[in-house]
Amino acid sequence: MDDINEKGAVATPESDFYKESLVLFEGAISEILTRIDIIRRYFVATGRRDPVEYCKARVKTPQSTKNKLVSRGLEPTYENALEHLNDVAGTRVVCTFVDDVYSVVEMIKKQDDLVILNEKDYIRDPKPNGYRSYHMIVRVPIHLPEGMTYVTAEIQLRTLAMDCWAALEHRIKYKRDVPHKEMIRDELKRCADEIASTDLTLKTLRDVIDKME
Ligand code: 0O2
Repeated sequence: MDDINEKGAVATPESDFYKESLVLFEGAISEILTRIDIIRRYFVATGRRDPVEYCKARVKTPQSTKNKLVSRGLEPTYENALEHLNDVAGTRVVCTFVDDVYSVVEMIKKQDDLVILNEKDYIRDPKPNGYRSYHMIVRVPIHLPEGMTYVTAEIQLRTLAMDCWAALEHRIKYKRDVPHKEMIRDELKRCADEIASTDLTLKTLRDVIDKME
């Protein structure tokens, strides 16, 4: 049977660790997802191509949050998570083509009630392992009974191919005893570069086909 906390709600590891802030993180995620969904539906309603394939979102698991804090030399506490981590609430926007990533970034930036705290373009400047994605740290307005507050969240934007690569790489990223790790890393780096080149070719082909139509 589920644990029930003193307020009558079902207790989960997330609600135990993040306490009432869990509602804020979930609120920030649903706010971002709703904004992206409206943009997508408006594209379709106006006869344009939807630039987004799908979105994913998650509140970082307490264990992953604690690991990240410890790796930064901080106590794995709720207070440190709120103060030092920007990606407890995380949303991922997976786009069809590489230029779609940049157009969605521009549309997000036009939403002037979102405060952009930081942006990192790992598509233009990939990480040494080949990781590519566009990262935005935003402050999302959330309306509570007491009034408006801002919640910090991360938005990652990437292409389908980049998403496939990152999911695979993530599976070995934090593992210690991976046989042939060096070889796998080298192959992943090679794949990342091929994916980047294929993403560009696909975009060029799309432009050619668009012109024909
Ligand atoms: P999870 O499980 O995805 O939540 P910073 O280093 O803070 O200055 P950066 O790179 O924006 O800048 O932040 P960070 O904290 O290194 O990475 C944030 C998230 O981006 C990661 O979350 C991953 O989701 C993704 N990411 C960053 N680098 C890589 C990478 O090399 N490979 C993969 N697969 N994903 C990456 P977490 O905390 O790793 O975990």
